[in-house]
Amino acid sequence: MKNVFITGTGLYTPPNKISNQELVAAFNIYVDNFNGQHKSDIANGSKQALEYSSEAFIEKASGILSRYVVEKSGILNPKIMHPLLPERQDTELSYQAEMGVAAAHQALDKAGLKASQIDQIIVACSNFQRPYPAISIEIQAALGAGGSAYDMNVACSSATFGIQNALAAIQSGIYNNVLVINAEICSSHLDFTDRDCHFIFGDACTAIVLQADSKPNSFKVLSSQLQTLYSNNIRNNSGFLDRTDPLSIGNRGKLFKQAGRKVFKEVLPMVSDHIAQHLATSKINPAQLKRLWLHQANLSMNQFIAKKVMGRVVENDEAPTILDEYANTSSAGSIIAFHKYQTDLQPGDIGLISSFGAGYSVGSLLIQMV
Ligand code: CO8
Repeated sequence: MKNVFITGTGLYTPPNKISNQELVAAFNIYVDNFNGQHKSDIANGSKQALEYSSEAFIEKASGILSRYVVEKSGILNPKIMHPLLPERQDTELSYQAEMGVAAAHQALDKAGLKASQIDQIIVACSNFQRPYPAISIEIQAALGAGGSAYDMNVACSSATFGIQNALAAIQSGIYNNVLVINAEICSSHLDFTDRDCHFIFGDACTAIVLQADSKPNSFKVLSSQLQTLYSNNIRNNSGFLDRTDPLSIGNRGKLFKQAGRKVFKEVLPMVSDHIAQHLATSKINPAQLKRLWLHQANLSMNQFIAKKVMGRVVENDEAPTILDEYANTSSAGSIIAFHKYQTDLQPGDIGLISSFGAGYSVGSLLIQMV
């Protein structure tokens, strides 16, 4: 079986940043407008008054301070409360392909590869702006890459599951160079009028090059493990059947929803056990881990998992946080952490990338700097 190395990473950060302060201000005006418009219904009990959101709650409950989004004017307009992304012509590059191409160029530059040397592109993320033609094939054409391309979705775990597919293709000798892209426009699937979740997500795109050949300061993939367990606690019901539902008109729509507390409680042991088992089967002692690049959904969740894995309190530089700035960027989160916090490691150092989320799904990769 061939060895596989991560030789380059790239990150596209959208140009628009929204602070908690801006987000909460727009939300609270929306609440005032809603409560004013429905005053009599609220008074007679046929409608419930909405409550204000709060910066202090968001920071304390999640650790999130800001997020980047592809479009912000619609999100911050209390009369709109969603991004405004005009439909592009079929002849123009789609939004997700545009993000993917930008991240891919960075990753290819780092790997010292030309796009024409890429054998396969996998776009793995939580939401695709269309079912077909595949976003990955559009990116393949825009980059001038060879081989084949396909899209796949395992929600927040899409990055590690995509990397696992790339590993298999390289290990088996089918391909030498595979590009995995996580193009997340979470803001388009978030209900910005729901105070329970309006602060959770942001947009970003990451890219990773995996190769059969190593480069100085690249990372050898030592092993990978994936796990899934069916749960209804995080759902996105939108899809091609949307317009066929007679009851869908006038309700909240099929936007992201979750039972956050349950997710928190159920996913923590699942992820901690998954990582412990992965380390045990790979005969790696937690003390050997120099870095944990964890999925970025919630700060306390990550601190808990890091402590459970290492058996001690873990400093931020050992398990870096990016969700304070980026919020939850779904599949891109752990890869953003990896992209930003790897250059200080030394050859021989071992680290772990782990994703977890809807499905439930958990993925982990043990990697070693060469
Ligand atoms: N401002 C003020 N108060 C609030 C707010 C707010 N914005 N929101 C809720 N509250 C109130 C609640 O009403 C509640 O009040 P009360 O006690 O009176 O009932 C109180 O605050 C506490 O609420 P919660 O119990 O909900 O608060 P938590 O401490 O549990 O924090 C979190 C909420 C942050 C959501 C937390 O539960 C969490 O992070 N859970 C884990 C979530 C997670 O990891 N999810 C994974 C999702 S990612 C994924 O895999 C799906 C991919 C999706 C792709 C992208 C699509 C957009």
